[in-house]
Amino acid sequence: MNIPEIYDYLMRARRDLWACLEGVPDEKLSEPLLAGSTLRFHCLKDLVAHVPIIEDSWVHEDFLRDTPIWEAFPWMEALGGDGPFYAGVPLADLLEYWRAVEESTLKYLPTLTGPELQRQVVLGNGRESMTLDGLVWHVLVHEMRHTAQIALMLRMRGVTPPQLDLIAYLPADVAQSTSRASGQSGDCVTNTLSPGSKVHVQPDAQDAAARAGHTHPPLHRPHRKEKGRVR
Ligand code: NI
Repeated sequence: MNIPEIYDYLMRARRDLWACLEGVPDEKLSEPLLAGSTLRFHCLKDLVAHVPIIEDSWVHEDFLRDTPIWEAFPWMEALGGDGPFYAGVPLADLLEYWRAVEESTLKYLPTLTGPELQRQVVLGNGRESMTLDGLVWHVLVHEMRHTAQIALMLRMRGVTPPQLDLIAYLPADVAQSTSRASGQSGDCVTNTLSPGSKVHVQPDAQDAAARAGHTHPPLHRPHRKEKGRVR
């Protein structure tokens, strides 16, 4: 898979996550589950804001060096950017910003040609640089990490999140899956591909997803946007 294909997966997973969030009472999205800690985020809405803020920041402040999308959203500027500021913001406003960031990124991705991806991007500290390719992958994986946190926080409040693993969005071979699934009673997991289109993950795929869900990398390195570079 490549960057546009993974971004397409993220967009489809976002829509399933957004649909789930839109069905959650506002007080659960604003509840300070993490308050009292030293963490930067206190509620689900803080994380819902954080994911597109980071994508916006990297793409516009670091890669393109132009104007971030958030500057078109005065309420974001007023709140102070990335952090525990979003409990009182309607979910619809946060998703409107996220959709605007997504629309911008979709226009940007076709510019990521081979030579461009090898360009060195100077980081905010001015002392280091990394290849654009690696940093774009950081942005993609960053969303996966945080949406997993959002899913966990939803479960902590009694809400069943959608299955967001990549395998739930891969095209399934219906003929092979049907033969494998015969005699089994597992439920299908349904994820939205696009409006009006569905893919069903058969029991064997669910088994693979379950196995994948228990495979974690041995190391967790802090990502650079948590070092206070976002405004
Ligand atoms: Ni983060």
